[in-house]
Formats: sequence, structure tokens, C-alpha cells
Amino acid sequence: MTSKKIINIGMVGYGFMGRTHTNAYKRVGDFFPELKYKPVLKAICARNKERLTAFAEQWGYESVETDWRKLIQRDDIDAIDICTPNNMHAEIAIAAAKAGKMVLCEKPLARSVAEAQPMVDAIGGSGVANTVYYNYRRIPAVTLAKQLIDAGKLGKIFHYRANFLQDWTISPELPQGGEGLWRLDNAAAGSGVTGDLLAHCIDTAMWLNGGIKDVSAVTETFIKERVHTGTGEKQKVEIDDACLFHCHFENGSLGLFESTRYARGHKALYTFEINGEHASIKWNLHDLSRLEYFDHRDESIERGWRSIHVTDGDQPYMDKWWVPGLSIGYEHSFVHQVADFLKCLEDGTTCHPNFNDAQQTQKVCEAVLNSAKTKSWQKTGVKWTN
Ligand code: SOE
Repeated sequence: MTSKKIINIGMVGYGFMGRTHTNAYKRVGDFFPELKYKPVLKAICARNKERLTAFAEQWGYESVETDWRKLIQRDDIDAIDICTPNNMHAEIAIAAAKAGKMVLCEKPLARSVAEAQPMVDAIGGSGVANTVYYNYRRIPAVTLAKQLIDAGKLGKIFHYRANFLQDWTISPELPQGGEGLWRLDNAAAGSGVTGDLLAHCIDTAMWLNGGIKDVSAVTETFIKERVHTGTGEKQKVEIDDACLFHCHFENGSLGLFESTRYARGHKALYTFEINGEHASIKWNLHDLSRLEYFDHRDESIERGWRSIHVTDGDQPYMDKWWVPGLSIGYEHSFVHQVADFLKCLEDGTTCHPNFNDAQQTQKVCEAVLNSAKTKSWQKTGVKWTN
């Protein structure tokens, strides 16, 4: 018997993200034993019953559902986790919020600002606990960057630079649409690298450096037509394969962002660098436990870039894992997000990023796409509060 308060999870979708979230619910209690809430893998939902059942058995879900509406109607489900393609987020999240379920949604919140707004309203109207999985904030080195910035170590910030580079769509033979490839299909994804990859960079950037005021962008679609998995026909590719933008932050600093799926040799190279009046920091996902730090206030004879191996017990989240010097990885960022969500439930506080925060990121993404389309600067209308 457990003295914990149980949260029964009903997850929709079991792809790559379904696995990362499921793993997080499974691990969190082992590594954050002090939490009062305990997630239970109650039900997993998708259309293909055979594969769904195999997934449920492999990962330890108690039951399966093939219709997400039924899942939401179940009295034994407390929280709906959305890991579907982007075009399904809104309908599921709104129905779940209206049914009084907590909602944990994979990023980006939706395909557009207009689609996301009723989600934000439904969540606001029902007052249910919610979060959006912008997981990179919770990599310990990235969280440490936040602590250094908030402590004023960098002083006034002048520059924020971020890249997210991949190379998996270079082949023109790759179809668009369908399982695994819905990210190439604009109808399912809403955009290409802007919503899929730059959204991560934007979330981290605004968390670290405040709101983005306006943007000027260029996008490119290198492969103009691909066979659509659904129709078997060649169809126009509507997503952005690459996107570059620059921007002004509210604090006066300049931002420069680039994302592409055509950077041969780079699989998931998310990097950022921030330059302040006293110090600079940089981080990259391929070496995710390290934070590079340069402080101009150091004695000149020993001044230089320090490589901080973020594995010590007094560094963010690291007291929960192994012993100093031993690294953790990508999947732990999801465990941390679930742990923080549960802690917020316990404390009655808001877990960021919530739907409203994710809508601000959505606004920047949309301004970026509009700027590229109209070849003009666009205001974002962002109201950043966290
Ligand atoms: C795309 O390849 C992708 O899986 C994104 O959808 C994730 O959000 C990103 O973290 C890694 O790349």
C-alpha cells in the first residue's frame, strides 16, 4: 500500500515522445521519492489495437483505449498526456480540460496561435493543472545557465544566439505524412523546423532572456515536392525546411536563430550562446552536461572559458541521480519536468511552461513564419511572464 496520492495517467500516442513521457512517469518516483504524488500508467490510447497492446505490455500500462474520447470520459483517469501529431493537440486538450482532467501536452502547443487560443481558454476556464513539454529547460546545465543569469553573473545581456541543426530530411525520396513522417506534412505539423525545433530554442531563450519583441525571418523549402504517404501521390511540400531569424528582446538584446534539417552531419545539435557585459555562457545538446562559462572579472592571467561539468550534487537536479562526476542524459529532462509538475501540484503553484507560456512561444513562431512570407519585420505581441 502506498501513502502517496495517485495520479492516473491516460496517454494519447505512443511514438518517440510517448516513450519519453512514459519513461518519465515510470522513473520519477524512484528518483524523487519525497514527492507526494505518484503517477500510475493507467491507460494508453492509439488507433492500432495490436501495436497498442504490445506497447502497453512492454511499458506497463494497465489498459488500452482506441478512442481518445473514451479515455477522457473515464472516471479513473486524472491526467491526459498528449503525444499525438500537432494537429490533434487542440481537440484533445480542450476536451480533456472541459472534463476536468489535468493536461500535459507535447510541444508545440498547436499548429497556430488561433488554434492554440481556445486551448489556453479551456485550460483557464477549467483551472486544471497543465504543462507543455519544452523539456530542454530541465537539462541541469541549462537550468544552471538560468541560475547564473538570474544571479546577475552576466550583467546586461547583449546577444542571444541559438541553433537547432538536423540532417534527416535531405533525401528527396523521403515521403511526407504518416507515422514518423508527419513532421514533414504541413497539415499535421503546422510548420517545419519553426514549430518543431525553433520552438524549443524560443522557449529556452525567453525563459533565459525574456520576451521577444519583433522578428525578421527567412525560410526555405529545399525539396519542393514529396510523395504523400496518405495519397501515394507527389504533393507540394508546405513546411519550412530551414529557417533563420533575428530579433529584438524586450531587454534590448539582439537574438539570432537558425534551424534546419539540411545540415549534413548534425543529428540534433541544439546550441545557444549568451553574451553579457561581464560574462558569456554557451551550451550544446551533444555535450549536454557541460556549461561553458567565461567571466571577464577573472584575473587576466587565468581568464578563459571554463567548462563546468554539471554533475555535482549542489547543481540543478543532480542530487537526485548518481554521484558527482557521473552524467545524466536527454531522457532525464522529461523526468525533471514530471517531477516539477508533481511538486507544483503539491504546492498549489503553476508549473512552467504552462499553456499560456507555450502560447507566447507560438506567437513568436507565427511572427517568424509571417515575416518570412511577407519579407518584413513582424511584432510578436508576446507577453512573457515566467
Ligand atoms: C524532431 O526530429 C525532434 O524529435 C523534435 O520533434 C523534438 O521536439 C526535438 O527535441 C528533437 O527532434
